[in-house]
Amino acid sequence: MTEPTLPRFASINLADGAIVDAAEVIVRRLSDMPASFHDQRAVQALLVSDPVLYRVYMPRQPGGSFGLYTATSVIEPGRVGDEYYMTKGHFHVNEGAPEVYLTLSGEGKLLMQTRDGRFEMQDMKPGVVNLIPGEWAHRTVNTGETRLVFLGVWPADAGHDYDSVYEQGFARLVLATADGPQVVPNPAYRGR
Ligand code: PAN
Ligand code: ZN
Repeated sequence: MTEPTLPRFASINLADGAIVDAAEVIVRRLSDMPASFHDQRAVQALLVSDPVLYRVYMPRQPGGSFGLYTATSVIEPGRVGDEYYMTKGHFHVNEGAPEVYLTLSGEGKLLMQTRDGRFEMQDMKPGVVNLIPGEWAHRTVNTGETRLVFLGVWPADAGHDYDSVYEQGFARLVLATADGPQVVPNPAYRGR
């Protein structure tokens, strides 16, 4: 008989979304995703300071042997020109691998799109659970004045395809206007 995988737990610092004693922290700066934003003059101007856009905190866990990964994502408030800070976005390589997000603080939008050109958007705010089916690329946008913090849970065999999203872009942009966040078609979208 093989040894059973041991139960684990993780603690989230609810003040800032960081996982206490994280095993890994992924830090994404503007220079990691300059082409994701539509205003390239704003990108060039901001690259001088190269701000941190978001961090992903991975707890200590047995990884693949457990079957699920968990992480908190913490997106800073801010904008590149009129476009809010957001994640790079990805498809799961394994289209059978869905994901659950639970927002802990802040407010934002979850953008989702399929390879055949469907688009969906959901609000993110504390207490909201977003259910992302396996075929949908997902990107989160911080439309608030504070950090957007959410917990994600996904199958360990999901895999991440960033290239498709980075090359095609997302079908919609979320822009800051005097009337609040506006969702508009992305003229540079190269998907279907
Ligand atoms: C999340 C994301 C996280 C960062 O944990 O990985 O929010 O976004 P990017 O991975 O697009 O940079 C998730 O969806 N995991 O599958
Ligand atoms: Zn994902």
